[in-house]
Amino acid sequence: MSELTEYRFSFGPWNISEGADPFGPEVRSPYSLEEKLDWYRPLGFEGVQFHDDDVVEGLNDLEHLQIMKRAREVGHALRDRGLTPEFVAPRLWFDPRTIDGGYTSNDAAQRKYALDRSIKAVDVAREVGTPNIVLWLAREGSYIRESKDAKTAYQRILDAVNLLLEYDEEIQVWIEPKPNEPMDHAYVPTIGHALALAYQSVDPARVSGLIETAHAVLAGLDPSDEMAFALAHDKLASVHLNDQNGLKFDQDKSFGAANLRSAYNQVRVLERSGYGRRGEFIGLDVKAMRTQSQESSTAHLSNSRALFLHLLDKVRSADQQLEQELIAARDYEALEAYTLCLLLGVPTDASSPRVETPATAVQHA
Ligand code: 3MF
Ligand code: MG
Repeated sequence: MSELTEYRFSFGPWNISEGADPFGPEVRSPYSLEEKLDWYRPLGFEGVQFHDDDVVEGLNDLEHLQIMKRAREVGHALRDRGLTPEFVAPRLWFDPRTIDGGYTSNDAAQRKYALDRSIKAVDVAREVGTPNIVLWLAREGSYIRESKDAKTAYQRILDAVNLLLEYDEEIQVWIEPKPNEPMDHAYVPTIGHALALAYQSVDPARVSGLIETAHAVLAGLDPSDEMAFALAHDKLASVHLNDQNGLKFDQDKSFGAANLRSAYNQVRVLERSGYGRRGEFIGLDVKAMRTQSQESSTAHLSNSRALFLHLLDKVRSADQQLEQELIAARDYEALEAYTLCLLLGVPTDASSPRVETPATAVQHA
């Protein structure tokens, strides 16, 4: 085995938030972008993920030169702090013109707005210093099935991806699938859908995927298997590690907070596939609980990163030969017991792994 991967971590400035939810307003005061950038290195992060308007606030109301000037300033602010821009994503879901979708709106003028705004995001990305464009297709879906022609919608999403690829031959497009929220159903719900679009595009080599844990769980799928699918196609460009407690609103919980074993398996598939060796980031998309004070509103970031590294230790210390022997013997109970003991940090008999009763257990008569 060659040298161990040194993982690099990233998150987006929206991950340091003020605690608003659909039922209540902000409970913490905002930090400026520059103040947030100051947090990155001390928290152990090197990569910065952006929406286009995280870089240039209010860009819809600015002229091209003003947009470029601000993007250049942010590029300098990154370099001054030793930070790398990982990607820029057009925020297509906020403007009144995208109420019923961006690329898939039924209104031609509104589709044009979405395409123009996406082109602006490419310009911002290039100026801030990254060729990577993320498409989270938030409102490309329907509230009711009859409201849009789904087949036409798929073609429109493909046309939009192609337009971006043709606008700038250097950019990479990373599609971040999500099955629902804000829409009832989204048109690109899984990585399989995203990669089908990639292969159909005018330049498949430049289209890949970004997988978010919570989005895979919301689709009823196993996040590590979703990652494995993309890795098998060499199309896992980035990840949004977080966690999700069942089928409800997108929670963006700290990594590992709802399902430690699933988190272990995500780290395991990334590590064993050599993810990160070409500089891919371990990206987070995590939300501070609304109950957090101002002072502790970045703890979810350092906790998630640290948890990844703890699980990485587990993955690296796992006895792969034993795992192979148990698989060959088809003793999956033993393999499961071995995995659980590894996660708990309790010893188990390597010749026949099982979960031992703890010595401290109260013995009932
Ligand atoms: C929504 C998301 C988004 C994307 C972001 C970058 C607000 O569920 O996950 O975060 O990650 O827009 O693509
Ligand atoms: Mg995300």
